[in-house]
Amino acid sequence: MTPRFPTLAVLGWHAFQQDQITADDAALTAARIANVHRDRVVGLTETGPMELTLDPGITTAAVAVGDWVLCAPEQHRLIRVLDRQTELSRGTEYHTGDKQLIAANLDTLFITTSCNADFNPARLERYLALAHDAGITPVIVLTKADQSDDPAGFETQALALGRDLDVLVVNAKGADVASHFARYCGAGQTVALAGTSGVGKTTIANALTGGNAATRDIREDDARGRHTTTGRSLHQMLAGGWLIDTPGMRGLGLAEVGFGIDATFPEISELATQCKFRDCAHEGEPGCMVQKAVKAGKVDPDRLARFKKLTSENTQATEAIALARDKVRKQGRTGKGSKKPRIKS
Ligand SMILES: Nc1nc2c(ncn2[C@@H]2O[C@H](COP(=O)(O)OP(=O)(O)OP(=O)(O)O)[C@@H](O)[C@H]2O)c(=O)[nH]1
Ligand SMILES: [Mg+2]
Repeated sequence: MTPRFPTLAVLGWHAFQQDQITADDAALTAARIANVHRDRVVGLTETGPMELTLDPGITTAAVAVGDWVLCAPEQHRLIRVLDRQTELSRGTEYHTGDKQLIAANLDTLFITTSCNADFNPARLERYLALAHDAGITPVIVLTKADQSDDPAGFETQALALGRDLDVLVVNAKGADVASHFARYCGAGQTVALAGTSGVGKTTIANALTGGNAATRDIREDDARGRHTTTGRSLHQMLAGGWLIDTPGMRGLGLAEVGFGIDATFPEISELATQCKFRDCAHEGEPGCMVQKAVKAGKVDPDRLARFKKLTSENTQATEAIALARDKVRKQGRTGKGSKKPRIKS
């Protein structure tokens, strides 16, 4: 019996992708990237999964799980990465101007942490800034509610990290866990789970997909995970949409996400536009509306401190990236240095 594979529509192909196809692409096949390896990628096509190789010199770092690509089916070769509707990436090597792609074409990012020592507002705000900047809906997921004396306290703290923020408090091992996530997971939707190791990302992924990917208990002494999941991968959910599980992330550098930082701290960024000085550092300058609100108890001083820290890190990293890109451009013009080939996207 021939197995049935999902159609492009079921794989999440929208008008956004269709609009990028021209008559010249007639001989090519569309595929959604499910895995990215060092030297090849796996794409899901209407006739099943296909291993795809890239042209020599082209790096798979330019392809993300969730991407839509066009490939030459006979040669199993990736030809073109289509423009992304959304792109989640993090700053890593600022001196080269490179960013690491995390996932592509996401609608929702489940920023996952637990009702225990893993809960860290500053880290959650980093994820929120990335998601907001990318135009991806962030949802904070608090797992291990069943092991906490005060899940409601964690929920209150999470809700304070944004306006109209969705927060789910769950026992990821509970029988009803999928029902908490249902409204984000229907046909045509793509979601990803991100967070540190051991918070329960794969446990949730298994509940949503019906899969049985490996999960492992955390270390008892410090509640840290053991980095069980080692690669990103795309899976179909029982509710019809697609899910990307990711390995636990340690650092999350921010660069070029000024918009996302402002969106993460709306109560501060909105007031900042009313300060007397355009470059107000909110340190005590005359006419600072932000400090005024802190004094009136309307803005949390801890949030302000974290906003300043992220803004300063982002500004420095953004400048470093701009310099690095400029250098690469100039080297390219004079033919000096090694040019890193990139897939056209
Ligand atoms: N009691 C309880 N245990 C949970 C919950 N969520 C996850 N766990 C357990 O926590 C451990 C880690 O879960 P994983 O799903 O492997 O965590 P992960 O986030 O995928 O970790 P990495 O793959 O290392 O990034 C496992 O032993 C799970 O059974 C929860 O809500 N309640
Ligand atoms: Mg995992």
